[in-house]
Amino acid sequence: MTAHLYDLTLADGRRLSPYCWAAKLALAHKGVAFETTATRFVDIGKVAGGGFKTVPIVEIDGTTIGDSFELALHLERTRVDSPTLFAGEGGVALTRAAAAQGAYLLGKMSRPMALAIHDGLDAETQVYFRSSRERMFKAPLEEVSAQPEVTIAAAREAMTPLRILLRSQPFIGGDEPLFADFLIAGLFQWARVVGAVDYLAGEDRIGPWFGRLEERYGATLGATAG
Ligand SMILES: N[C@@H](CCC(=O)N[C@@H](CS)C(=O)NCC(=O)O)C(=O)O
Repeated sequence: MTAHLYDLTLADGRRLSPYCWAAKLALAHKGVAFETTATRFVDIGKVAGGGFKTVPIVEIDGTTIGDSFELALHLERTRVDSPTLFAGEGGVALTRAAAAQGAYLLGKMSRPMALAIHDGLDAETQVYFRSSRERMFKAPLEEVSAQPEVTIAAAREAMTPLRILLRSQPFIGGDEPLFADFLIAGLFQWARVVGAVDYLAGEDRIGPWFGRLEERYGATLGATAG
């Protein structure tokens, strides 16, 4: 059965959401076929019967799931014979720690990208994005994305724990990738799709880690326009 994912899009069809990328990698890891519908920020509330505030929204197994972590838990529960996403109960708890680290990193990585994301949206979505993000950042987008050398350095500094971890193991999950890898990889894929900052440049641990994920999930990561 093919799952269906509402996938956040830029005006030209490129799919940007880090959490949608994490969800798509989790589906691929479990061997679940999926199709996507390009969804603008301003349309999220109208799709899948309405009532959702964020993407990914995934229709699967006769139900609708509006959260990437919940989707991963569902896949783990229902696809027991496929590769694991969590490696057990302790792994679920530790993945929450990775998600928190990812949320922190997302905040740092987003600053130098904010204006480029805005510029990639259609006019109607730009109005929504500007007002919601300026409320979030408490500053105009032009100010948020000013001084990229300073904000990029701050984002790179926030990657330090990941760099240290990847000195001693090939994946965040250990010898094999787990959902924690997909949550963090989603951030680097988001940055790659937007294209404003090359966060993988010069990263001699993070770059090869992302490369190992590309070797396994190249078809998924390559579908940048769905
Ligand atoms: N915890 C949620 C977070 C999802 C999320 O924040 N999605 C963002 C896109 S990356 C979104 O839909 N934002 C809608 C908006 O800002 O209006 C998950 O993991 O699915």
